[in-house]
Amino acid sequence: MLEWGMINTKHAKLKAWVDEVAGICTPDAVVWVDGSEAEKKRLEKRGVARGQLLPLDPEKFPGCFYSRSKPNDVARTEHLTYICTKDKEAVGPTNNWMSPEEGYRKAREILKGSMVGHTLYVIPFSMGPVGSPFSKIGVELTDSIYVVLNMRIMTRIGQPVLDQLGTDGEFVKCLHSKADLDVNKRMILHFPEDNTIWSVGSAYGGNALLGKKCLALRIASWQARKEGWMAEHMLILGVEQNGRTEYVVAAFPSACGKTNLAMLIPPEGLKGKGYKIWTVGDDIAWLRVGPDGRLWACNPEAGFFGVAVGTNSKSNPNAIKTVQKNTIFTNVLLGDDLSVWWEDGEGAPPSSGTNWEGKPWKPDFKDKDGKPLLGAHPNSRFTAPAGQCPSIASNWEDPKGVPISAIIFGGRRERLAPLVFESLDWNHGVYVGATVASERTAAQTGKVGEVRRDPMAMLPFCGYNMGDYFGHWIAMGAKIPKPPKIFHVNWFRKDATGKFLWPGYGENLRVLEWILARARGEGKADQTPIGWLPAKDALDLSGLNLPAGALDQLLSVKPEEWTAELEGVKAFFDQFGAKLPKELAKQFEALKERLKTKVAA
Ligand code: OXD
Ligand code: MN
Repeated sequence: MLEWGMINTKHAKLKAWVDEVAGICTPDAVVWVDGSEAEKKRLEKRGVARGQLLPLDPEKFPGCFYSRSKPNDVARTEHLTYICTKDKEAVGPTNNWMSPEEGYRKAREILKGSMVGHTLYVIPFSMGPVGSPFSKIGVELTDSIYVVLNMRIMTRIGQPVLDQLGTDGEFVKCLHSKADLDVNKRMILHFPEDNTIWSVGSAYGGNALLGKKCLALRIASWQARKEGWMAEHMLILGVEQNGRTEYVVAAFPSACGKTNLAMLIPPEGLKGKGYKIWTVGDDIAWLRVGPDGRLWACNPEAGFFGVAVGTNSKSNPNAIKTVQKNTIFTNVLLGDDLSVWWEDGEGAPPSSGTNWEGKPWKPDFKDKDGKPLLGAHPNSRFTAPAGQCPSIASNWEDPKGVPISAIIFGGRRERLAPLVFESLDWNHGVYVGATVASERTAAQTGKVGEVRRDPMAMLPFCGYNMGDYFGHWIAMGAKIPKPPKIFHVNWFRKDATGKFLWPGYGENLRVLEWILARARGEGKADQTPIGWLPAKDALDLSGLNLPAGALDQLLSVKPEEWTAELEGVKAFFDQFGAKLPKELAKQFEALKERLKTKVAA
């Protein structure tokens, strides 16, 4: 059956598993992916021949390809995502549960014969630099060339991974089949007790690139709790000034600007201070306690799977430079001149093209409601190698990771949350993370704009009971001799007329500057019931020209609004019953008391 690619492994269990899956899915051929350049070329050629990929203008976009998905397969489908464990309580109230027997049985029905006429690719991959103490190995079996080429960018793949795996190393068994891309037969199943992921019926990145959300967050979070580390939905960035680089991690819900923040360019107004920002990761951080007693972070990914719409030279100049070559664009507008474009993007649109749905498109075309016909889907994506980013940190692949000075949580809130605040201590910081709420974006199906609670931005990604997850955070605090401080930011606060109060993007460095000063034990702050806020003159706003009163609004804490928010928090916490750590219940009561005093005063 072997077509091309060498099985250079003596891992008997791996080979047996590949045979077993081939027996279920009955592909025409099995190809072991070695990660070579020659293989990449062969795959691209195949993808093009089958109409799954289109090469872009080789002069303007060397090595870039266009891909379009089915219109019903453009975002993660949380309602079709399950954690399959023996005990239902293990997944908690915020995950969908299925028994492993039912999960395997239902998916097997769909998988049976699903690869007839197709090739099954075997992708050995490492999340994290091959051989790093942070890293975990997976093997993804897939019938999608798009998945192989994306995994090639997003992870380290091929022979070096098989070598690292040896004859009996542990790996996560990841099985993906597009099947017939029928939404009614779509299931993203995680079996943490078996170190296994089965995904059927979708080719969308978050559902199909199994190293990303499925392994590096859902399965890894389960492993991390067992093994005493943390797998988080966080960017990692370094701030360099005067020869010193300090690192922060930040968790925001999907499509809230993690990629933009990770690649920030210092603003004009702070130019004189000589800052440089270094990108280590834009989506996922694995964190471990280092020998020096600090928390260290590693980016398990090797590429960026970023939201295209809204990415431009103002919002993220580094991303624009990153995607000029060797990038796969999904569901953006394809110009007739083999260019790509998206709304709120870069430069003028092409005079004509084909939109993400495959419809003919011109800049003045309207949809059936008379609105401009979208060129790109709001969750259209680019997949680009991290090493191409101009701000990539020279140590981004350091096997020991980078030391973390601050943890930042954030959400998209028009009201309530101030621009930034610092928690009172670790446990209060865990409470702050556990109560993050945000307005829904296009990265998940559902009603855009609706506020939902998204603790630590992990609601869709925590592979076990979130009550236990909060407990794990509390327990980790006790295990980190020199813990980072924990902060909360909100770039999205609006004034009474609905205008954003904070300019965001590069200007966010002004907030990072204060955060890092506080982490060092410097920086002026005022205590409020919700935590420490920058003192009036503590943020460097030189050259910013904020409208009069904007800073006051950005830093205002209204106890009555926070008291009202407690109701939602209580309802959210109540779902976890006895699983809610008593430390969080205590934090809730303490905040309620602090707010009461303030309201009374
Ligand atoms: C992502 C997401 O794609 O969070 O990173 O949805
Ligand atoms: Mn994400």
